[in-house]
Amino acid sequence: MNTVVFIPTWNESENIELLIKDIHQIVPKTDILVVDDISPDGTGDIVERLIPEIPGLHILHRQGPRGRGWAGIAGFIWALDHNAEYIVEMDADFSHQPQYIPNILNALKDADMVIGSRYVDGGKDMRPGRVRNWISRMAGKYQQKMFQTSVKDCTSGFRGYRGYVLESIGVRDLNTWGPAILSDVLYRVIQQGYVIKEIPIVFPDRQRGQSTLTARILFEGLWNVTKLRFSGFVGNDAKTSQADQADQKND
Ligand SMILES: Nc1nc2c(ncn2[C@@H]2O[C@H](COP(=O)(O)OP(=O)(O)OP(=O)(O)O)[C@@H](O)[C@H]2O)c(=O)[nH]1
Ligand SMILES: [Mg+2]
Repeated sequence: MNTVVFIPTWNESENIELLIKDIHQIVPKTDILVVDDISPDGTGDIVERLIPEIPGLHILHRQGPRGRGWAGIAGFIWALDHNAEYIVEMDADFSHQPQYIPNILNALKDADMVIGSRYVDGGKDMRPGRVRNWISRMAGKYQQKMFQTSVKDCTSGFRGYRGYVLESIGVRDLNTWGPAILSDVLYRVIQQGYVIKEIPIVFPDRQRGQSTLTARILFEGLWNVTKLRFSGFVGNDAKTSQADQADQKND
């Protein structure tokens, strides 16, 4: 297995079939993993029904309490156990548009991690509601400052990783229940000096289904960033990726 796109899902029955079909059409050779927490709306059943139709489609039905973070960790571990070299994570609600997956994979050829970014040239947050967008942006800026990084869209969950990065930051040992997993992973990638690239994405609002974002999740996220910052040294971004180093060795 070379590339896995994984999608955590909680009650995404209105999105999941369309999304899987779009991804499969855009990157037909890529495996797709849905990590579902036994969503009561039957998201998992829809995926099971699609498995015979879509080559490379897989599902993990997680037991126990639900959580975006735990689902993400399960997805990473599954991908690593299946020897994935390139791993893309994305939301199911079409805020992360499948059309960008090839750009992420392309950028990963000479980076360790790639972030689909709303805040670089060509990127855009299309969600209505200025206050919400401002809060998102400020939360991202706070994280950028705390982590002393040049990454502009720290909170984006549309990301690509090289498998060795996830292994070396110890994703198998993480235990974060919620979306704060995104900062836990980013913090560790920065700390280890890996090269992170941002590529522009246009980020539309969720069209169907319910958001899981709450004020509690937002505050927990900010608190987690603060804790990470003061838990140890955060280095500056490294200049050379492992991918580059490998290329140099081969020259
Ligand atoms: N497996 C699993 N997936 C989850 C859980 N909570 C959220 N997700 C998924 O994580 C992704 C992001 O969730 P959203 O509800 O879109 O949260 P958000 O993007 O921060 O909020 P909005 O900007 O309002 O859409 C979606 O694919 C959800 O289905 C969970 O507890 N378990
Ligand atoms: Mg969303």
